[in-house]
Amino acid sequence: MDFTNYFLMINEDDPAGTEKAVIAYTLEKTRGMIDWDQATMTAKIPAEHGNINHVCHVEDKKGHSLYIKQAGLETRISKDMTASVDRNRQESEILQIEEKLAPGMVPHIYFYDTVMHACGMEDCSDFEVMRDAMLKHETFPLFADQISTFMVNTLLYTSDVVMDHKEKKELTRKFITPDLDDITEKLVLMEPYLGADRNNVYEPNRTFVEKELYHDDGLHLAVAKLKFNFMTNAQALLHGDLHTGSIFIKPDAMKVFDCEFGTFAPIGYDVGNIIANLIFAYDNGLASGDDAFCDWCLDSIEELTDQFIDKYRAAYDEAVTEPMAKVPGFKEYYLESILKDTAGYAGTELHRRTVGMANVVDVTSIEDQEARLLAERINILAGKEFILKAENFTSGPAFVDAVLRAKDAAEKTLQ
Ligand code: SR1
Ligand code: MG
Repeated sequence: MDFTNYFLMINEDDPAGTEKAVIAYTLEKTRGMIDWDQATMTAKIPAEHGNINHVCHVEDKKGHSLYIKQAGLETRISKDMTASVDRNRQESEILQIEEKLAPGMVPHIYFYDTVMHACGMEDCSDFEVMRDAMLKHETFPLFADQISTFMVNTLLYTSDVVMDHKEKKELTRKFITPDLDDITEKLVLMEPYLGADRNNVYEPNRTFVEKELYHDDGLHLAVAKLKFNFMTNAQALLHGDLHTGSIFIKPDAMKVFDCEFGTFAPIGYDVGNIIANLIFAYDNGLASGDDAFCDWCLDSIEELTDQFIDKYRAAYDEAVTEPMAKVPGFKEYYLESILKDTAGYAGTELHRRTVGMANVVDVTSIEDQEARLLAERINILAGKEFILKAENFTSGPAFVDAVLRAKDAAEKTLQ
């Protein structure tokens, strides 16, 4: 088989053709690296899949395995939505950087290939995708500690306060991702507010959505500021799509994957995304009356925020290299702006996953209409407080209190 010209080798409509191509490709690309038992090799497309790329799980009966991930010319979610296939290189290189900064917290990349726009990635099938696990209301007591470490290590250490400025600017050039940024700038930072035909609004909630999101000028101004901050503040190398569907987890370990949206942007975008996605899990727990799970979600929000703050302060003192960043007061000034952004982007993630094109199953799987309305209104109202009063969110408990306030307010709208 010839892999010197690009073609989409992972095709969900042709599992047999996919298997043949992916096995041949894997053997070629991992020659001298993995001693495959060819007679027992299989290559299967997993049922779970993201919105953008194509994935295939390769294994043999002698314990060897990996994932092949390939970028298609179209995104999986929509034939009309395209993104440069170079995203596969970018994702691979970002994972390699993150592996150095947060060892063991991302899948290892065996190789990447800029012809087929594919990479070979460590098999994490002994983990679960965190969103799926949380849909079963599984809890992960180590998560707050793990994710706060991951974020401080990957974000603070790729910012100008730590990295050599010239090196950072070179990296910024390498990870300019116009197509993927464009998706975020539209899907997250515009369409949930201005309305778009491709928004997915739950019909029984439409009037509420129109009033609270489409017709609130103060909110629009605050989101416009967040959008321009995202577009122009190349603060650190982000994961760029740090939601619970981008995390593999098991009781004693966590690995962050799927960083094709990685870009230089405000640190708070990643931190805010994590907080918002734990609120979606909370919504789901609430809908089925699982108090213990809801408490774990809220505790995790509080702990990961506070641990992020503590670890940021400690790492800053240890790692800062920029002389002007050592000026007394700058460390706290920088942290304040990160936390303000965290609140703002937690708000935009809450809104876009509730009314935008890409919803989350934590909410859409709630069958009871009243429970789904409650979940959506919590997201909308908490998101608004995060965005409109962003400077108030300086600690973990502040985020939790806002969720509980939003719950009370949302319940009142349904009485
Ligand atoms: C067009 S893709 C829709 C969403 O899925 C990805 O995971 C990103 O979150 C993107 O915004
Ligand atoms: Mg993804």
